Amino acid sequence: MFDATEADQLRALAARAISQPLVTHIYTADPSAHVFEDRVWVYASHDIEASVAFNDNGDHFGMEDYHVLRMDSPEGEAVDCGVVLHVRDVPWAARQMWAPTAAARDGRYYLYFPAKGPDELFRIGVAVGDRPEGPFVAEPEPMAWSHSIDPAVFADADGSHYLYFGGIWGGQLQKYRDNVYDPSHEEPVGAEPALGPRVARLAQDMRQFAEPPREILILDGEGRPLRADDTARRYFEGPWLHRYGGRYYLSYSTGDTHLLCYATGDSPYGPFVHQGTILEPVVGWTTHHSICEFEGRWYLFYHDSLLSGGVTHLRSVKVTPLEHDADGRIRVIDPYGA
Ligand code: FUB
Repeated sequence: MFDATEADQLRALAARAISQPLVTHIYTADPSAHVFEDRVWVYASHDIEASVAFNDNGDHFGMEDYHVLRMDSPEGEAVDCGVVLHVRDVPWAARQMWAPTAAARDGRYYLYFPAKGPDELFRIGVAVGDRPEGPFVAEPEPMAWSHSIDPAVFADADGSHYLYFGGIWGGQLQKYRDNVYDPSHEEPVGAEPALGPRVARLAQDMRQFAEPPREILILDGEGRPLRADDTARRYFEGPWLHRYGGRYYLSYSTGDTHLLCYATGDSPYGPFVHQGTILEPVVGWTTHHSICEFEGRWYLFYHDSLLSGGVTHLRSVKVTPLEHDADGRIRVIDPYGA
């Protein structure tokens, strides 16, 4: 697949990689890491070779099921708990089980996942289990108002849970305004404000939104919405929320510029002000992450395609320490800076 030069470059990057895949017997991606029962649980996409031609919709990401990885600590071994949900067990879903996330409430565990229905539109579903590692039983219908991809749940200190989601291009977010699909809508261009991720508080039963999802505003340092052509900073996909030092941090992928970056705000709904980069580009087109605190230390879970020799839809989940400095700024991580 790669000529000698590319193979040499990959070997050089592999030698400098700051971390190794959590597991190597399967390809895993889109890590959503959570601490439940004093352990780390990583809910991940399970990448496969689906033999679907590459296209801008990402149809070559033809995943069919989810695995959960269990770790006694982020620096320990990862144990694959096996398949926790398969597309054939989701009544409304047809294909493309993309990036999942999870939450816990009152002793039950909730797996949130996007998939395409027979109408080719992504929606977000929830599956419920009694253990962090499942098994999970899918609700018969996707969540009302849900659309697009990349759900991420944030549990706030007051017990409220918020679900963030959305991705442009193959993730279809550009086709929606105010939660309504219109195929004539396109991604904004030029100086128009970029699209933002969506957020809604979850209902007590964790199976539905408690309110219609709203769009999050991401601002530049002068208080202006990020422009659509500001591709090194604008939102593309993969939202994540964490709280540090009393502030809310929204982090996300910039997609075609391959960065993970972050913005901060005073409310889980935003607005958020762009602050900087978290992770420089990885091998592979996509970059997707989660941020997790364990015993007072912070970690970035991410993925790259080194193990597969650069195949963009065959990725591996990794973890590395993440540092906030005294001002709360996140230190930039070079994935090949060892
Ligand atoms: O894994 C499929 C898609 O690739 C995810 O939904 C995106 O975030 C990107 O990682």
